Amino acid sequence: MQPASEVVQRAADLRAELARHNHAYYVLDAPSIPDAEYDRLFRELQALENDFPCLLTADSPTQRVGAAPLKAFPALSHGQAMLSLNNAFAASEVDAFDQRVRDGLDTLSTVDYAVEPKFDGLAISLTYEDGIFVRGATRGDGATGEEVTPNLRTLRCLPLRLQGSGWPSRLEVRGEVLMFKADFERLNARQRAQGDKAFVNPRNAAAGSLRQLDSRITARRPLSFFAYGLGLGATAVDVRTQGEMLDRLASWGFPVAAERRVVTGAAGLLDYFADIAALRSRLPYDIDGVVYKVNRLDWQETLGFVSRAPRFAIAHKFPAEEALTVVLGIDVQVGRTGAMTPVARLQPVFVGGVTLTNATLHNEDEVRRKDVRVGDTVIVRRAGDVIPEVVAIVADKRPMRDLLGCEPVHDPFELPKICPECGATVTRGEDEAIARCSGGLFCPAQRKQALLHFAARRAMDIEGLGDKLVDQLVDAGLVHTPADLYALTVDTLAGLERMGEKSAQNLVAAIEQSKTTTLGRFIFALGIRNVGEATARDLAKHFGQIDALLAADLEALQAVPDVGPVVAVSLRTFLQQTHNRDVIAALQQAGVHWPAPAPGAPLPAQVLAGLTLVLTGTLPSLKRDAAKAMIEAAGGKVAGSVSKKTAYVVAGEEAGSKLEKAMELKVPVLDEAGLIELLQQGENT
Ligand code: 5U1
Repeated sequence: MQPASEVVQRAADLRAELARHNHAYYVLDAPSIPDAEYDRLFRELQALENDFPCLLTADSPTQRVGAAPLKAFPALSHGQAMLSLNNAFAASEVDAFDQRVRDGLDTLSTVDYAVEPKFDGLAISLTYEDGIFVRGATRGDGATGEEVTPNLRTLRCLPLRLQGSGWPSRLEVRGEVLMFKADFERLNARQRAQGDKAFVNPRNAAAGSLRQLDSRITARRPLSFFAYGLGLGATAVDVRTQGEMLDRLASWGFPVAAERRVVTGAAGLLDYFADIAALRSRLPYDIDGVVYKVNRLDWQETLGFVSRAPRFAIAHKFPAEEALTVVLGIDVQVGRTGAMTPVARLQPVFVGGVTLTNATLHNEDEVRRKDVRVGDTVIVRRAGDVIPEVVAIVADKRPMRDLLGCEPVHDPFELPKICPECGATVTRGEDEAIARCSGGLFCPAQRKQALLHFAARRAMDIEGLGDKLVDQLVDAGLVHTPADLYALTVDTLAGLERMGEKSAQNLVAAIEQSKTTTLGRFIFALGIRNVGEATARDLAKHFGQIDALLAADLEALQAVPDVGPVVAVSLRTFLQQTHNRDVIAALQQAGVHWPAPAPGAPLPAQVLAGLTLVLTGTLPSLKRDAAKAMIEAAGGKVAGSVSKKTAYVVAGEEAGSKLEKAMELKVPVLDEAGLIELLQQGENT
């Protein structure tokens, strides 16, 4: 039964009224009606939506309660990359930043900066289409994040429909999800009362709450959000400065920092830093510094970016937090590239919101310089996400054999001459600070780290292949190289400790699924020294196929943006070694593949040029970002919602409303095989 027009109107009025009260309560901190009255209006809207499901809209306040659990978070590509910020710790670094900005702008006059606190939360991108919140994702690697739309929808302070006007039809809003200190305390009290584990700090609580597959759990967690910028669509917003942009975001209904200001020159930046440092403990949320951005947007554009960070902005971080504790032992960890890192095992100590039990000692020169020994009392430091480190020892607390204090109980630390994991000799290049195990992939520690890196989410993304399992696979001699993973069977795996039949089946399925990947992920997964995710992507884009990369000499490698002599030598050294080339060949032999132009083809076939496709549900073998990469390589675009302009909807298992919408609009629907067939038409042309 269709609702009468008055009912449709009443539902719309209720939605608007509830959204207004929500904004007043959660964003402006100025409640506009009593709770009981809010509840009454809410229930009235719920009742109307129950009676007439067609009245239910994506921006309805009733949709903030969470939805059915997901199996996994789909990958979502950001319309515009999410950048990271370079850091400054000292005043001199802030002066240098201001100088670089003025040099870049070729100006002698002082520059205005928009400044605000640096929220200690999780960066998020929110997409609005025609003013309605349609999806949101975590930062991920900056290019692709995890889609957490149902979870974000539960945040009461986040507008589901933009207020006011002046937004482009598609807009990405960037900001940070966090938990207020008071909310964190209340949540932890509740967790303890229920016998659940308490969270370590507000940041962890926010991250854990947002990354729930069951958004009904997120809905019960008191998450907040602050907007600080725009992604896609930014240029279509009629504002000239960062300050105006923040005001505009506030006018659309977003919470923005009340402590934001516009200041002039380096002196203004440092004054602001001092003001916020003094205010820090009284702020209702955790911050780890302040952010400075050139205020004029046209100047931001002139300054541009270097690598993945803007030249027009910098984070000025508060000094790291420090504490005293005792060194119980010094272990040596062998990393993926054989690097031997001395690590201090500590008496547990709470610092910067977490309990530390280990801290890095970086390398043998550093241990010697600081003369850290077992039994020493040391200052440990933790700064944000940086690995905690031992800063210095407290010399007069060193345990001594004699009362005169001449003979320490423990000897100076010596890095072992042979690898404790494989017995190979430890070598150290003349100009190198790092000593390395020379065992290569024969060293089980390196092999384990290499396998973990290969399987990591941002590499081949093999879910379920964690460190305990890798330990077992390597120790039992079942896996020597990443290629051996593809020969594992359910029977072999099911025989391992803590591995049931079902987990073994899931792992084999995850390994199978990882066979379809992108060239960038594959290159990154190889774990070549100095080749991070961004460089791997650049290499993939530049060379297009693995054979071209394998054949590239140093000069050809350095033609890739951001590849300098050090990275080029790392690549060449790795790719020339026969055993590495054998592993690459064996992986391809095992079925690992990625969308690539046919050998000799000058360009990828543009069979989908100008077409927009929508992906929905879980495809049998292709991961969402692999499917997206294939579509984009063929010239197509992937959109998040279905409209009359959608050329095809590619639907997998558990496809939902997008599939229904495709049927309604008579948009052709393909399954995975159909998509591949379509792409192959291009390859044949
Ligand atoms: N407050 C604030 N945090 N934050 C983080 N602003 C801000 N801006 C950022 C980031 C990564 O990036 C823009 C400069 C793009």
